[in-house]
Amino acid sequence: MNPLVRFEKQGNIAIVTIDNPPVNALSPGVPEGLEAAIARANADADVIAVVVIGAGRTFIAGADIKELEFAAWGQPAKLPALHDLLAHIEDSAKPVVMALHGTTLGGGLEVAMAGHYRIAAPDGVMGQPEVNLGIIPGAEGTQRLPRLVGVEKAIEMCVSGKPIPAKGALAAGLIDEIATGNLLESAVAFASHIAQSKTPLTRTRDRNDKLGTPEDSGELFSAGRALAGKLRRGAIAPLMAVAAIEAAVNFPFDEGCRRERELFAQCVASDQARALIHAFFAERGVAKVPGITKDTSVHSIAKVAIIGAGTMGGGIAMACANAGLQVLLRDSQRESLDRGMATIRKNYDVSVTRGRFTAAGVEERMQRIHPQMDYAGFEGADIIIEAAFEDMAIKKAIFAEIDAIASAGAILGTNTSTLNIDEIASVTKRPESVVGLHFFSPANVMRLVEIVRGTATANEVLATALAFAKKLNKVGVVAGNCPGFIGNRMMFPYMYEAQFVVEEGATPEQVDKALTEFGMAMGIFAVDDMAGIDVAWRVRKALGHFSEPGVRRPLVQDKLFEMDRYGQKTGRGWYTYGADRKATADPEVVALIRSMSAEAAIPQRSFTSGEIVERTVYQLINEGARILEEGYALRAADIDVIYINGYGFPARLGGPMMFADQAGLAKIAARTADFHAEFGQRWKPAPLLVRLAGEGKTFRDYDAERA
Ligand code: T1G
Repeated sequence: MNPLVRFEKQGNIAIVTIDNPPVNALSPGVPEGLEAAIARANADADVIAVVVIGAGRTFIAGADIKELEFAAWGQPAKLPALHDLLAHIEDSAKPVVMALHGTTLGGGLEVAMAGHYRIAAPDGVMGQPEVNLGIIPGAEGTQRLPRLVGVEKAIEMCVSGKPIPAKGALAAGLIDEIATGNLLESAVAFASHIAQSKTPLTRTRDRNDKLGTPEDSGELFSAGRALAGKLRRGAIAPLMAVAAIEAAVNFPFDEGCRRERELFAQCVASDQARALIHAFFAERGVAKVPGITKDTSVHSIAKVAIIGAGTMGGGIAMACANAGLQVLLRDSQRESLDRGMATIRKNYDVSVTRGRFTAAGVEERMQRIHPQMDYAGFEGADIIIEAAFEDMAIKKAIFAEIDAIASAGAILGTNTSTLNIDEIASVTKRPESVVGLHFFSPANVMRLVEIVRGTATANEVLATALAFAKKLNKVGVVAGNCPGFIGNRMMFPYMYEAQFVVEEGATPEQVDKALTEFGMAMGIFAVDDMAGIDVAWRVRKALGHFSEPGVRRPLVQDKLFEMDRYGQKTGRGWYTYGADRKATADPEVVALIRSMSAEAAIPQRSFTSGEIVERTVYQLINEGARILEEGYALRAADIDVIYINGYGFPARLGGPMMFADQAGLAKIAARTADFHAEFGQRWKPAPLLVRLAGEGKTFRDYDAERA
């Protein structure tokens, strides 16, 4: 008996249960077990129909991504060859009803589509998320899906990778029924009815009525390619998915499947698949933290108190309210509090117009946020998050106050983006309860929270902070307590280098264009304008950047600060901004850069995009290597998760460290050494980078050796 797939009978219906926790992935043994079960049902004269269902939390969530990872890295992999299994299911003389709950994804949906019927639990979702991994459906999904839902919907699902809910699946024709009560009972009743009414069985592969002709579908394919460019700029897989669906329309089923297999093989062998599969496991690996085990106690969090109703405090309040938590939002200034609440209301109203929340849902959320000017009720908070000005004296004063009020078990978090957690904690009598919770703006949207572990931070506090991030539907990554932690510490040299490049002859617009073409969500000058040139100025002072004699100091940023060009908030920074907040290049800024560079006698030259990327992104990598070696990041993969989720680094490149691995550490180390020779100290190659490059290894190897 195959332990992964059970065969039972309920009357004359065979129940085939896939039981491969946690998500019933199609690991070796599952396809074999399914095929055997279908054969057994067909051989059993008592059986009139088959129901296939998943045990535990879900139907099948797809192929085993571990095996895909082996394949992507060219190692021996046991990828399921599903063609025969799916044909076998479709050819079954007895009706096969797929009973779907949880997440029916990827290969799971492909198996489901080979059944004669599909019935789903009301809260089930189904999709082809393969593009998230840099691949396309590889088990005939691009051929069966358009036959069930039509070409347009199939393209939308395969290009976006977004699952659809049961209701949408029913409307689209992907499923036949939504279960009203117990899913298994409904499926058994459905299967009995089909078998007894002797309804003729149709194989999905033969259902050509929704496919249309190549002539009518031409526009849909162009629209699909445009959608791919819009949703996933620079990604190969979505375009391949469109091509595979095109083959479904242009060729007979078997030929379409052959084409899909070819395109799938190309995707699996791509740098993008390696990068995205890395990102998938990296995100799930961040929770593995020394000192935290399954037995570490995690405090439950229901009530959050936040200090500071500015951009960060307001965004954090929204993130908490969205997760169903009660929020006390304090600001000592009436005006700031009112403005903060008005901003929250405005942001929620926009979500309603965009269809993200209903008006009633927004009211519920607003009800959860209680604005106040005092500390009333703070003693009942499970976690208190300080989101005040980035100023050590202010933060210390606040921590001394909350230390006096907070309950014994409360967690004291600070949203500092750069400052020393130990110093903040030192003013309390409970440094073990203090932890950094560095959210990213807008905090209700951005997924990253850097969780900064101070010297004294207790393991339970860290574990609770990780659980809290998860509750907010965010990814929490643990960072050590160094100035700027992981993300910002890397960003400074990257940002300053971009400014040096501009002083040497490029323009902010040209640098930003090179970076966005590389794949960054925003260029660094646009980021500086968004975060605030005044904020960057304050951080520079606080961290004592450029205080060492002899280091090159960017010329223009202080000048912009003096000119009150703070960025988006003042409508002028490196760029100018109209009412639509769109950045426009400002000739005045370019002239300022040229004149300051001339005054400093900086030789002028032209730059290619490639050089701009090397000068800037290699600074990220070099600093990342230092942080890793110094132990402030637990893994290179953690750095990648931070950059993808908090800094707009393209997931298809896998994060800066994975990008470096794939570009070749020898190349990066050599270029860094060239820059060191040319520009001096700030380009000193990180010892770890030099060592790994010399040994022909990667950051990924480094992580694996230390796992
Ligand atoms: N394979 C292997 N492991 C998987 C897995 C999978 N498909 N899905 C999840 N896991 C592990 C995950 O690493 C974690 O492990 C644990 O399960 C819980 O996951 C042929 C080629 C299903 C919605 O892309 O979207 O089919 O860290 O923490 O938030 O055409 O996981 O505990 O050790 O994410 O409840 C297509 C990916 C594959 C689905 C559950 N399928 N998974 O979310 O828990 S390609 C996917 C998810 C394919 C075919 C092609 C989510 C989830 P650990 P979790 P969750």
